[in-house]
Amino acid sequence: MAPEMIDLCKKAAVLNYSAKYRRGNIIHLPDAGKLIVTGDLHGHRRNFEKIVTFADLPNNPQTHVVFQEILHGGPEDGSGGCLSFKLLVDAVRYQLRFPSQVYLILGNHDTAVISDIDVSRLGREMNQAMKSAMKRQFADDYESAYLALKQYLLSEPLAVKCPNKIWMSHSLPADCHVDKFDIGVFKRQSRISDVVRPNPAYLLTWGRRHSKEALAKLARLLDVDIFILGHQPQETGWARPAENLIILASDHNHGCLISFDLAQSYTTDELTDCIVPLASIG
Ligand SMILES: [Mn+2]
Repeated sequence: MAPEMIDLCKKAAVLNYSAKYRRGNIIHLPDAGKLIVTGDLHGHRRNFEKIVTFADLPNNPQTHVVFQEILHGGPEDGSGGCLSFKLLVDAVRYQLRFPSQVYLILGNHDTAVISDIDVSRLGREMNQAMKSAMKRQFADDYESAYLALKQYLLSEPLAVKCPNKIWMSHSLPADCHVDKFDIGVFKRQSRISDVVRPNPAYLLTWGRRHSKEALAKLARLLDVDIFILGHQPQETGWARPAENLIILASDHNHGCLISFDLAQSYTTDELTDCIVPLASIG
């Protein structure tokens, strides 16, 4: 499996940097078709499959799908190692099959893999758990598989922006970092230093609990009306903690997605009407 994972990650990293709608670190979608936004997956294969079924990309060439935070969670090997890298490989395969319709954006767990730092989820350290599973799985090919994975994750765009001023990213910088946040990171590709604290891709993906004031400031700065984020766990699958913010989660039985028309304008109320529970998908 290792040579296949290496090959897929390398091809998809090249694709990420040359993606049709990518400018700098942002995917700028066209004003036609549909966008399906999903929340954190954390190894949840059944929900990934439901999203793929719902999107039906072979029959919908103008539909785009955004994924985030696929790693860390879900099935384990016999020694408690985290097997979520297998779901990431399947998502990368899906991306390569639909190169201008599928996007995986950078999440904070991805930054933890790239810079090899510990990151916990549900009280458990996940990065070592995934590395140990990859070592058992790949043996002598482990180093090159992990390197290919890191290079792929670094190539992920940071955000998706729609012509109707809806924005999605894994998170946004926390209040205390908003004033000094360097939006220059959106105009270029990420460097390894960007994903390390306290640099911009790190701050973007790790921030939580944004105030109304911070969201208003970021909305002006980025020319955005509504933010759709993941990162902050949502037991009911989604929340609307501020006028211009919807948070999604797709990593459990109450997970959701949002599906909306790129040619149409939305209020946040109208956008919450576009939320689809994954449990409703066959
Ligand atoms: Mn996260």
